[in-house]
Amino acid sequence: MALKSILLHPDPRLKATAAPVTDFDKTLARLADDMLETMYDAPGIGLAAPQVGVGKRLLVMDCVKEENSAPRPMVLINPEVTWVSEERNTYEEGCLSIPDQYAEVERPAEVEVSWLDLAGAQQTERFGGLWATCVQHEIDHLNGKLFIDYLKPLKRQMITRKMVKLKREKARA
Ligand code: K1U
Ligand code: ZN
Repeated sequence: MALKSILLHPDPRLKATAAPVTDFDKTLARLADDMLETMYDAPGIGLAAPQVGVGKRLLVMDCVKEENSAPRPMVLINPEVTWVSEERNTYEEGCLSIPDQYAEVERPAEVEVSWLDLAGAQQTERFGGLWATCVQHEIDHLNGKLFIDYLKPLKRQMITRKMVKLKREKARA
């Protein structure tokens, strides 16, 4: 397994729509393993393939919070939201591609998602709580959308300016 570099906003690869996965091979399984390792190392609770520069519809997540509970690493390929609740939930979101910036985002409180697993078998599950927030945040990444796209333009511009500065400083270091 290997750690992948996480792209930082602004980057055109984070604004592109990812392509469906067609090949369920060893390369895909290796990418999923690397993404899980990268997510746990960050640390984060989710990661989408475009964030590591791969324009494919693949995401990983593990929102188990309790220290004594077993981890639940999930790999979702070509995920589709098939149902959303009327009830909505607000969560202060962060993003590994926009480090140290957080903002409240309102989304459906529960969602049903269908996806393919690494063997190409269809799976369906209803998610609530942090899992629902996270899976929607990650599917947005597959559609070139970031959590800051839900914010008012001024706040979004402020965060983007901070990120441009951070990237310039990182490039100089
Ligand atoms: O997609 C990403 O950039 C990962 C992101 C997922 C996410 C966070 C919050 C709400 C929705 C989606 C993160 O994992 S940011 C880091 C984070 O939230 C976290 C890190 C350590 C422990 C717990 C949470
Ligand atoms: Zn993110």
